[in-house]
Amino acid sequence: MLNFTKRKLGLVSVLSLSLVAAGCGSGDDSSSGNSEGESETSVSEEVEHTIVGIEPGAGATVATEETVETYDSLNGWEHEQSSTAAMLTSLGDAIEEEEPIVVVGWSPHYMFAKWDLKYLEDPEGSYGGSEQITTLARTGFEEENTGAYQILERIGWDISTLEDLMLQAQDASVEEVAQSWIDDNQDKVDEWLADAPEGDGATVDLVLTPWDSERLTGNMAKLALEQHGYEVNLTPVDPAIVFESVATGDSDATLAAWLPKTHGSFYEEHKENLVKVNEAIDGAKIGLAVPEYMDIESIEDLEAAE
Ligand code: PBE
Repeated sequence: MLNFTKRKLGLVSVLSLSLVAAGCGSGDDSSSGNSEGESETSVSEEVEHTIVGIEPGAGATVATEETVETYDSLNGWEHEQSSTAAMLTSLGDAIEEEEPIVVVGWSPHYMFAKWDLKYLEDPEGSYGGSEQITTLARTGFEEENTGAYQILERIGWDISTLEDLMLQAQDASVEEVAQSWIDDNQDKVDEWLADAPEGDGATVDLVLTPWDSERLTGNMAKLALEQHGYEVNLTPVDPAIVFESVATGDSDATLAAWLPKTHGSFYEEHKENLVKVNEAIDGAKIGLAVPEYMDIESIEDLEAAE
C-alpha cells in the first residue's frame, strides 16, 4: 500500500530544485542593513555571506529561501542546502574553533541542548512564530478506526522531553530511546489508551518525516498503539509527501506536521482532505541560529553581500 513512496521521490528532487531556483533575491540594496558598528560587518564577511542550510525538501528550507528574499541585510547571501548531518558537522566544527557560523536551526532539536546557541531575531516574522507539531489524519479515519483516532487525540509531549530524548539518541538508536521512554512512562501511556476500543490487529499506517524529532514521536506512538492491539507501519518521507499521502488516504495519519508556518503551504494545498487530530507538541520553532558568542542579535544585524 505504501509503495507510492518510491515513485514520488523523483518528484521531490525536481520540486526541490525549482525551490532553489526560485530563491534568488534581487532588488536595490544600497544600505548595509547594519547599524551597530564594524564587528557585524566582519561577521557577515567571515561566514562568506553563507547560511548553512539543510535538506532541499524541508519546510525550514523553503522558509529560509523566503527569508533571504525578505531581508535587505541578506541580499546576495548564499543559502547552502545539503543535509541536517552536514549542517550539524559544520556547526560543531565552527563552535570548536569559536568561529562564526549562521545555520538553519529548529526546536525541538538536541543542538540547543548540546551547544549554546541563539535564534537571530526575525522582525519581519518570515519564519513565523511559535509552532505546533500537529497530528493529522485522513478523512474517514476517525469513523473507521475510532480507537486509534482516540489514542492519537491524546498523545503529546513537551519540547524539553523531546530534546532530552534526542540527545540520548546520539548514543543509542531512536527505537531504543523510544522504547525506554515508554517503559519509564507507562502511567502516561495508560492515560492515552484508557477507554479506547482495542485494535484487534487493525493496521495503522503512519507517515513521518526523517528528522529525529519525528522518528522519536512516530516510534513512541507506534509502541503505544501496539500495546492496544494495533499493528503500526512507520514510513519516513519528505514533508510534501507526508501531506499528500495522508490527504489521498495512502496512509492514515502523521504526527509530523509543523504548523502554521513550516509546512503551511503543504497544509493549505491539502487541507480539504485532512483532519486536525491534536497539537501533540507546542512551542516548536524554526529560524536562523548562531552560537551565543557571536555579537549579533537579529537578522537585520547581518550585512548584504552586494
Ligand atoms: N524540520 C524538522 C523539518 C520538520 C522537522 C524543522 C527541519 C522541516 O520540514 O523543516
